[in-house]
Amino acid sequence: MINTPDFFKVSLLALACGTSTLTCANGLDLKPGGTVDAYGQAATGLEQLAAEKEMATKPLSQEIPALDETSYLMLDTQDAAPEVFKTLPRPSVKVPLKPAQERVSLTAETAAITPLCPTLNIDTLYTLSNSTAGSASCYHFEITQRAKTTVFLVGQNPQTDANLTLFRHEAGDSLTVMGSSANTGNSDEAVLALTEPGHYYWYIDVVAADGGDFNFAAVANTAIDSYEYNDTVATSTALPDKMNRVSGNMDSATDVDYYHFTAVRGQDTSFTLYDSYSNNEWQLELYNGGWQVLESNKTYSLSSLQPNQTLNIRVSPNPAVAVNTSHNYQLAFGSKAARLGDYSVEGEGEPGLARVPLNATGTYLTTQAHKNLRWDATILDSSGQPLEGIEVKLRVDKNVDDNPDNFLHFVDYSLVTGSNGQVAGNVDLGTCYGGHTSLPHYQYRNGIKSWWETDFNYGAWRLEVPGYPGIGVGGDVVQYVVLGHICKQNYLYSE
Ligand SMILES: [Ca+2]
Ligand SMILES: [Ca+2]
Ligand SMILES: [Ca+2]
Ligand SMILES: [Ca+2]
Repeated sequence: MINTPDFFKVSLLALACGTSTLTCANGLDLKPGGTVDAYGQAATGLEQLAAEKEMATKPLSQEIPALDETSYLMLDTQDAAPEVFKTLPRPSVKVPLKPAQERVSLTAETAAITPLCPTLNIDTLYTLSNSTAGSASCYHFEITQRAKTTVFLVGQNPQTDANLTLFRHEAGDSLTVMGSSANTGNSDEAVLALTEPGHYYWYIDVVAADGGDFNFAAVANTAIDSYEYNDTVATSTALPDKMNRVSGNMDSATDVDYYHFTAVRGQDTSFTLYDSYSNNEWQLELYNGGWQVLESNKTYSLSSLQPNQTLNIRVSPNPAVAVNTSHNYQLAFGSKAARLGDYSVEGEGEPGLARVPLNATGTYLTTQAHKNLRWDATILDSSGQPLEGIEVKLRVDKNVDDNPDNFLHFVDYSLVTGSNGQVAGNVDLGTCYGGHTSLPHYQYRNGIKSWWETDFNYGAWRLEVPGYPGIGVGGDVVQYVVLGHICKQNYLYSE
């Protein structure tokens, strides 16, 4: 953002000086710029127009570094140019033009500023008439909900040349230029901006005029996800050094969501676009010397990356499927889980519990727990660094004898690794009545050898990392670890 030119600040201050906002700016850059009316007939096409203007404001090309050729995924590319525009219900457009002083209500979300120019509505096409060369017009609008807003100026006669700047009125009464559009001749003008709740101005600068009407509007798209604005490579969302989980949507047919991830240590990286609707409504692409189209619901892995190599992907609407802004895709993108670090699954330290030894039960109770099973695990990336953002699942069947068939029936406990790469949880096993009783076993405590008998159930557990079948505890050969759910220990005698 750049600072407001002083002339505009002076102009706006001058605007606030009297009861008639359009006549108190004499002698300054902002002069009466004609009369404005809501323009109802074109209202149905307003969103199409905004979409076209948004398309027109997109940078045509961006420079990004090519990826290392050794990391290429061998996939076909295809062109993705969204063509479908959603229609907008006809807005009601009978809005009287109010001087700034009459404006009284502000929502709680926006700062209590006094608009410096007459207030108009968003999502309404206005007509500006009788403007003259060298004049400028300023109108205020309010955004009450975070939006991607297209501000545009269209319909100039061949002899007319107006330019458009979008300003934001900051809380401290300063002004910020959000963008400007100054095409030559009567070409349309458009500015696309991410507009947080607040107060904004159209500033229309008339270079040449024949007095003919032209139109302007601000169309606010509030169906945006929290990662907007990221419609270009230059504004791509940077994802930090972990496995990232993103939930985003297509807010319009012109939306594109760019994301990039830097493999700081050259660690293996993966990404998956999860489409739970099966409408094939999104297109996933990787920048691979060109944009390559990939499939949803598949995990792509990249290895042999250079340290600090950046991977760029983008999600855009499938042009063949109508955009549904209420559908979110889920994107996983970042360091790939490489292996399990330290882990433990054990009974919580329960005083008085005597461990059942190897020969006291038919099958050794590798893990023994009375009421609580405490578990933790650390996931590492391929560089050995603890990895945040990976789901780890402990699966527990605390009693294999109550199963109606011969299969294990696990209850799953899922956690996602924190910034230390670790999950740590506790499973409440509850109390039980033992289906099995151990042989007598002893334990030394305070120099006294005491004999016990243990009632228990046979159970089992596995540790899995969803999406990574090779990582965890319990594989294809040894499928689980035996759990002894200790129900009761009977004291027999001491020696
Ligand atoms: Ca122009
Ligand atoms: Ca989006
Ligand atoms: Ca976007
Ligand atoms: Ca069971």
